[in-house]
Amino acid sequence: MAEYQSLFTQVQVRTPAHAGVPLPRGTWIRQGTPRFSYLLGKIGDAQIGPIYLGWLGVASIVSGIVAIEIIGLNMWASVNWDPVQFVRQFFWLALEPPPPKYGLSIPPLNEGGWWLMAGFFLTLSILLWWVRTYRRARALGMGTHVAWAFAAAIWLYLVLGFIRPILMGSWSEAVPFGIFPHLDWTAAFSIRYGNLFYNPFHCLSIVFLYGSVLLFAMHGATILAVSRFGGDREVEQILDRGTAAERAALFWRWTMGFNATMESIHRWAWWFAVLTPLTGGIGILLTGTVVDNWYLWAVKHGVAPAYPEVFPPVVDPAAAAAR
Ligand code: 07D
Ligand code: 07D
Repeated sequence: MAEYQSLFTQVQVRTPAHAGVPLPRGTWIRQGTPRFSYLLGKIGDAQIGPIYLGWLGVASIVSGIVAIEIIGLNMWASVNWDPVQFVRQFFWLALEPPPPKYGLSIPPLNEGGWWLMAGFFLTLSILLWWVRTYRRARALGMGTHVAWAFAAAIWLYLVLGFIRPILMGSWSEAVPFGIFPHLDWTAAFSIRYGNLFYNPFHCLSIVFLYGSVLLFAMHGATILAVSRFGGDREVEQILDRGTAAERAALFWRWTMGFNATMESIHRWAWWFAVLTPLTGGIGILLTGTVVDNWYLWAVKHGVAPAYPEVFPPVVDPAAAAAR
């Protein structure tokens, strides 16, 4: 059977529905009768449910819905409540943060007040979901690695929309809600602060992002390649190295002289993924607070060449506008 496996076929393992380990008293019960889906079985486990909702889960979902509701209704209002235009223009619609004149004060609702409220509920929702991942892991006697990886992403999110705007003294520094508008913000941010490519923490973040992709490809490929020898039973192979783990290790030692282990490869993956938003958040935090213009910073530190004398001297456009 295993010989028929390709990149696109998956062996669907079906067992009787499993409700999970017993829960201690005092917690919620798991909801829903387990069902099976052939299609989901193609990409993962065929069993759906039961799900553990809990009050943190419910509170998180409710706050998330409130945030999406505020964002969606504001976007809809911006096209005069026209449902057709709402759908047509959805990717371009935005709920913008307050203009600079309001600083960190509470602005009128239609001048960023709704943005502030949506941000509050989205952040509440994300933080409650974080506690949920932490508590569910603990309830299962697991480590809290998933929660801490999620925390790294939340760090970048909080820097972008909360910590840095506070340090800059203005909510107007934060990211708007909207599909393309948040890309416009990203591009404008880079230009406003002298090209993010010269921010070494942006470089580091890219290193870890690309590194994560490379590691994921190498690891996924390696395990698929030895799954015919039972390599997909990774946990057993950490303790009891069978022919799969040996071959996988040997392949990399032969091709590049060094190999990770069944356990260490997951540490590599965790650190690369976590360091992407962690270094990124440091880079964003420094921008505008410590460094005003990354190009001029790079020239000063000998990273980038200055423009030749034939051109007028480079002035930070932001500083020029202030004059
Ligand atoms: C595949 C897991 C599933 C998640 C998905 C995203 C929403 C938004 C919209 C209410 C990998 C769900 C989307 C909940 C709903 C409204 C209006 C994760 C997977 C499918 N971005 N960004 C996207 C967010 C920032 C940037 C896509 C969020 C920074 C660039 C999606 C945040 C900067 C590009 C999206 C956030 C930035 C995108 C696909 C928060 C710098 C793209 C995301 C909370 C980091 C890409 C049109 C994806 C795109 C894209 C969501 C922050 C840059 C809409 C929730 C401010 C350059 N971003 N982003 O697959 O196609 O992630 O945009 O911080 O090219 Mg973004
Ligand atoms: C956004 C973490 C928050 C997300 C959370 C998830 C929900 C929804 C959904 C259930 C992604 C919440 C989830 C609410 C749940 C469902 C369905 C992580 C997020 C908590 N850049 N750039 C990065 C590259 C340029 C710019 C990082 C490349 C230009 C800005 C990354 C290039 C300009 C920022 C990166 C490039 C520019 C970044 C993001 C190339 C634009 C950031 C890492 C090849 C013209 C961010 C330090 C990440 C950062 C960032 C890559 C170019 C601007 C490595 C490859 C020069 C403003 N860029 N970039 O993990 O950290 O994001 O910078 O050109 O803020 Mg960049």
